[in-house]
Amino acid sequence: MQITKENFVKQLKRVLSERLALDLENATPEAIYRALSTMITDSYSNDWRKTQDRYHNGNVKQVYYFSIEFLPGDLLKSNLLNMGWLKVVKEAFKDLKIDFNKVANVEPDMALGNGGLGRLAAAIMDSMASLALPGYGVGIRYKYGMFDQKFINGYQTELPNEWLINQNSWEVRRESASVLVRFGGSVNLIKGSNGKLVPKYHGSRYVQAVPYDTGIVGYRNGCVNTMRLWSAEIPPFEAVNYPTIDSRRKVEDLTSVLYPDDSTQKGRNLRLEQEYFFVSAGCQDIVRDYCKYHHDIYKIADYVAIHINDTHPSLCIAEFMRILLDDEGLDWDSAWKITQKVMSFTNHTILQESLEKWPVKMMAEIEPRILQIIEEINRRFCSSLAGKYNDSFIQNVSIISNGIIRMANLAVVGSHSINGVSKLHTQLLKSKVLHNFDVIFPGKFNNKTNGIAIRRWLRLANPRLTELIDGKIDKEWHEDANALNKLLKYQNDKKFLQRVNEVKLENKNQLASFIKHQTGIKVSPSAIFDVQIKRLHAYKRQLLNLMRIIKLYQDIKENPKIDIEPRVFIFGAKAAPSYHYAKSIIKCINETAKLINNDPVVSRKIQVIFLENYDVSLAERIIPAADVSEQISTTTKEASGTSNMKLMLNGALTVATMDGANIEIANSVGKDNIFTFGLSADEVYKYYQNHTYCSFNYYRSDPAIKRVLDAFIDGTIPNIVNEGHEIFESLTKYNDEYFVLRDFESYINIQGKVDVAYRDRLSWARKSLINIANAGIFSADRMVTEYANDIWHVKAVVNRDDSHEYSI
Ligand code: 26Q
Repeated sequence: MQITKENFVKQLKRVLSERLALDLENATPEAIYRALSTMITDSYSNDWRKTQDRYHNGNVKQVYYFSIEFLPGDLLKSNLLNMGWLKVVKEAFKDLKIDFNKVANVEPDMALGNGGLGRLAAAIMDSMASLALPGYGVGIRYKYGMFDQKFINGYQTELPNEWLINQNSWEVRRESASVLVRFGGSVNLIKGSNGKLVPKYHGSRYVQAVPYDTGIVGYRNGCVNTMRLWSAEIPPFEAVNYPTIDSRRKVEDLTSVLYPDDSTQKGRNLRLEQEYFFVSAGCQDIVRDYCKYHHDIYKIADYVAIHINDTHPSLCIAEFMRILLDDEGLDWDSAWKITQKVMSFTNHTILQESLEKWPVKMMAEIEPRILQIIEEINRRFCSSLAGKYNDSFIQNVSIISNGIIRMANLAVVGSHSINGVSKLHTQLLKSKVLHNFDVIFPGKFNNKTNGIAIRRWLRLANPRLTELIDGKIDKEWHEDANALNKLLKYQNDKKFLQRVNEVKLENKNQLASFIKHQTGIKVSPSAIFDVQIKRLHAYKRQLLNLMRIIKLYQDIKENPKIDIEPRVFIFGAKAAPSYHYAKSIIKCINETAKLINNDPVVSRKIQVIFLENYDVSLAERIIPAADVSEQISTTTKEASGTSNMKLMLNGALTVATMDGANIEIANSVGKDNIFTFGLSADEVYKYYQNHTYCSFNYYRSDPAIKRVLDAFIDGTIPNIVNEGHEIFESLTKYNDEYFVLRDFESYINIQGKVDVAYRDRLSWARKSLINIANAGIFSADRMVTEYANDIWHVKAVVNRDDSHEYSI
């Protein structure tokens, strides 16, 4: 039956009564959430099965997106939107006097990711389904997701994220599809009866990988894809091998927690075990499924594409080889050709310290056969280069060097496509970080600029702006975000621009009441809302922002009548628990905030709000209310960035270094509609080459800088004795690795221009509109279409029944 308000309410009452033994009057938001999610899964289950049947029976190529992180946020709202139910449900709730947001907020974010990379994987899932591409997500079902952040005394503390405690409505446990993953022991190769070498294992142990499937509903197309997350359990028949509580706990630990990205990858056994665990389970599952429907293993590359999201799943290359060689009996050359054809790889970082490296010894302990295969891949690769290149060139590209496995090198050698995530990033991969590989494999490198889930970040997060847009242009942009550029026609329509400003103000009012509720602080909605939301990392330079705030504080103290636009600085950021420096910056921001917010004079001009526990849900609250988007990483360090895209889509103007995707944003909106500043990529590399940067000179010769830095150590900001010194020294004694002092002046200058621009509110609204209208190219649908056409070579499998409705 097609959904209507009436039959929805009837059904809701029925589910509440029959499944939860409640009537509507007594139902809490929790119960209503539970009933609603049941109605949703009941409705799409049939389409889920049919979609999977279509893929199998259609004899089509399928893509498996391996990612150690998926960060979808909440699924209730996006499922309702994609099924076409959202409007009816919202209206029905209104009639019933149920607060829809209260019900939606019952759902804990599914936060199985740190930040950009995990969120990108989730956006790719949504777009694959919305484009009806046969796509699967493969990952880990962490019992605890990204930690919950609390500030105590201005310090970050981490609490376990118990997202599964009230059970997860969206997942289906499929125990019968479990596979076994082998760990440890030793291996010998023995000549088998047919003359082939077969591995003989001694002392290995097995872990059972149990899949949990989540349906990924496409946007109004009847397509429901699968995200399959693996959980580690003790295999029933192996119980005797796990006699102690300790040994049993070790198995459970395997998929217990998500590792936080602290960018200094000290050897951590468990992390590498996690990587091999989900890679092995996923690859075995793929080959098993392929063999169920096809006979010729030599043709698997025509039907299977595996995508490696950063190096974390790069063991896919060795594991796929192992399966083809040992389980399927292929010879090395055939197996290698197939593997390379199947695999493709995305790199997300050029920070040296973030490139994954694992000791050979650790790999030997985790899975000795996998190490053997990596060694053989490397031996053949290096010998293919001998004679063509000199020794140091070969050393540079070797997968193993000095007892260390370089995962990026493995991923590059084993894949047919390597892509960066913005134009600049790809260019730097080719010219610097992985340059020798570009020489060896010309044409393997390509760019796929990141995109975002436009429907989530505009239609779900910003209903007011959506309504305004839908009142002006047709709804084509709901499916093709490029159609947002139809808004450009109205850039001189004064009335419309005023409406743009009004919508922003309403959103700011809403955020202001949330801030009041969370922090007790009343912020002024007429001030500029200046937003920096992203992981806390030195290269992202929250510190540069903080230094500007301190300068403003000092300027206002000196001259309380100073003529500046009032601003509310809003931060959201988690630091990795072991990232000491990042945590010190959090403490300093919090103490500066306290100082400023409690100063009756200064707080009339500026306020500082650091919201706790930044996650997808909080992002959905902040972004629609932002006037200014801070994208101020040290040029060359941010591979792409994606909050920059979300903020522009919601009409914030960007203050940016020419880094990552900021460059492409600048190109799309034009230089009058963005505020760029700071070192260029060439200038940064020149400093590296010539070693001519001396941060202390800036401290010594620029009085404004001196005054700001001294505030960290002279008691101006209270309660930061240790943290203040740590930061002071990093910028002076340790030569300011991220050029904060070098870019300070130009940052201050550009912020002055922001102030001036904001005074002309109509012109500001025009710039804002131009940003919204040009955000379409940053859609994940565009990005995924490029991956599908250029890398995976997969095609849409369309549902014949075009006007698909999810019945109730
Ligand atoms: C690795 C080993 C051990 C423990 C943790 C990790 C680890 C975990 C997460 C390493 C890196 C990450 C996450 C990286 C990330 O989010 N990168 C961002 O990816 C975005 C999507 O492409 C880009 O927009 C950002 O520029 C990039 O920083």
